[in-house]
Amino acid sequence: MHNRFVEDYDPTIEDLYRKECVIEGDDTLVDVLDTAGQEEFSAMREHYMLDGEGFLLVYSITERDSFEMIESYHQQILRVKDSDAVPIVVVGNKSDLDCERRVDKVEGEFVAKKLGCRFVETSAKLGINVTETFIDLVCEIRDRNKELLQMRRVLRPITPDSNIQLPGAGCWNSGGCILS
Ligand SMILES: Nc1nc2c(ncn2[C@@H]2O[C@H](COP(=O)(O)OP(=O)(O)OP(=O)(O)O)[C@@H](O)[C@H]2O)c(=O)[nH]1
Ligand SMILES: [Mg+2]
Repeated sequence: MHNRFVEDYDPTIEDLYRKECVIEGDDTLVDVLDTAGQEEFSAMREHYMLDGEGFLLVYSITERDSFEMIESYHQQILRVKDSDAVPIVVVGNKSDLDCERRVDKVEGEFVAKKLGCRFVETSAKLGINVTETFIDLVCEIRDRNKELLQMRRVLRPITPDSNIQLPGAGCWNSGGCILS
């Protein structure tokens, strides 16, 4: 968010960031909720899953335990949102620590493919693939919202009183959420 890397570990409880940027030529306001990875803060999880329009599921390539949480987070998101088409990217972070790697890239790719998500390895430390990953997620959210809007247009003549609420409909501002 601030294009700077912090070496010290400070467990997140919940941090909200807002950034204005131009994505594919459109002014875009991106809200990013950085959530707690630690289990003791998990009570809020379903609330932010419900609110978020797209998700980065981040694990560390140096910690198998974090990788093994990805599928259950994914399942929980689909259940909470009651949808199987939520924009989600699986992210293997700390690619700069290849010497301490405990999760092969192919394993990450395999799980992401199985879940129907895109996959990327990043290094927050070296700034590798970080901005690109956020932009890709925002584009995916936009595409999904356009699809939903299109579906609503098609449905409208059949159900004139329908009151379908679309996330971000009418404006393409995008909310995001990171689970790490
Ligand atoms: N080498 C390296 N270290 C990283 C990278 N990203 C984060 N770290 C370090 O790993 C530690 C944990 O990073 P955090 O970003 O706090 O991890 P987190 O998953 O948000 O942790 P919680 O807030 O407890 O969920 C910190 O010491 C960071 O400096 C990276 O890409 N490479
Ligand atoms: Mg954190």
